[in-house]
Amino acid sequence: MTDPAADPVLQAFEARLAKGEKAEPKDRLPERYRRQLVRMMSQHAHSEIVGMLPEANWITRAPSLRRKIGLLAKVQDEAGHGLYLYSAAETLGVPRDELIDQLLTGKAKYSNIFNYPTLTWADIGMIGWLVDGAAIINQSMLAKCSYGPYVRAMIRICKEESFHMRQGYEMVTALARGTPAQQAMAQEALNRWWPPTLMMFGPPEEQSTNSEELVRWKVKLKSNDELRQTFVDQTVVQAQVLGLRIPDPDLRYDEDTKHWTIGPIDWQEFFAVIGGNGPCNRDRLRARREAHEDGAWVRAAAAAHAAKNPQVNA
Ligand code: FAQ
Repeated sequence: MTDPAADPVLQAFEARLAKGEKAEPKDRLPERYRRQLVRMMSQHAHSEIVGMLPEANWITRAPSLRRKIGLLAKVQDEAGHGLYLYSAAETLGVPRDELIDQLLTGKAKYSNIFNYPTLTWADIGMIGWLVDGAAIINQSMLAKCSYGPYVRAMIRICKEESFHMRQGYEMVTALARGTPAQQAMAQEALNRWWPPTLMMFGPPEEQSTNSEELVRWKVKLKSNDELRQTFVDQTVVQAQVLGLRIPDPDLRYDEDTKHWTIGPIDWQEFFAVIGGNGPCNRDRLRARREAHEDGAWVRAAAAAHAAKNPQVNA
């Protein structure tokens, strides 16, 4: 870590953060802060875009028109979130083409959770309830972080994610109150989605290589473990209301800390998945590359239109 005393840009920047000010694109930002934000915000944007794939898999098979309309709108919202986040990352001086290239060539990461398959309709409910639930806990902290464009994107995204979570919870409620076969489908889906959702918050402190800098620069306001605990406390109670069982034999309520404690998380699986070896990594990247190639004519047409109509972009 650079010593602020040896770097006047860093010193001035940290002094502003200490006063509670936000950083904006026009400011002189320390290079390491800029790089950390580009890494994190672009990974976040990629996650939104790749995250469309497991859900889109069920649009044609939604069990009713109402569910189909809801799912279509959700997948479309995720595309919008990706676009806000790419725009926010571009304010740091890195072009969108470069960020997308990093995704398509496998250089950039995206959330571990989207490398798991959606095998039944209950999985779509689990994504809304658990994955959006986890995303909101993480993102409502980021909505108070030190970088202005990220804050503004997060405020808007969190509003939409809250709606996604509610519709997921409503879907799971319908299954949990349904026939024995529907209840079993919901439980089986929860069994598969619970462990990787816990991993979404990132590794524990000793393996969280970026946390020290991100906490110091107020990008992260809470640790990965603290946010994971908030999610566990919130979700265990929701599962009880639904009559579903959290698939963890070690789960127990600690009267002293007033928190639910969980059993060990399989971090080996997490690192394998984010290293490219999860169940669906290759499929996800193949789908994104195909979509990018299929969209080449749209990008060419938009660029030609913009060149002929400079006032449109003014
Ligand atoms: N997946 O040092 P840390 C959503 C990597 S949006 C993959 O602790 P950091 C909406 C990390 O990059 C979900 N990789 O990392 C939706 C680092 O490797 P690197 C996405 C992960 O950055 C819902 C290494 O492990 N949300 O779901 C993950 O301080 C439904 C060491 O970890 C965001 O991206 C992971 N889960 O903390 C869409 C939020 N965790 O890069 C569709 C913004 C860690 O040094 C449907 N990001 N790694 O090579 C963050 O808040 C942070 O980046 C964390 C990780 C908390 C994810």
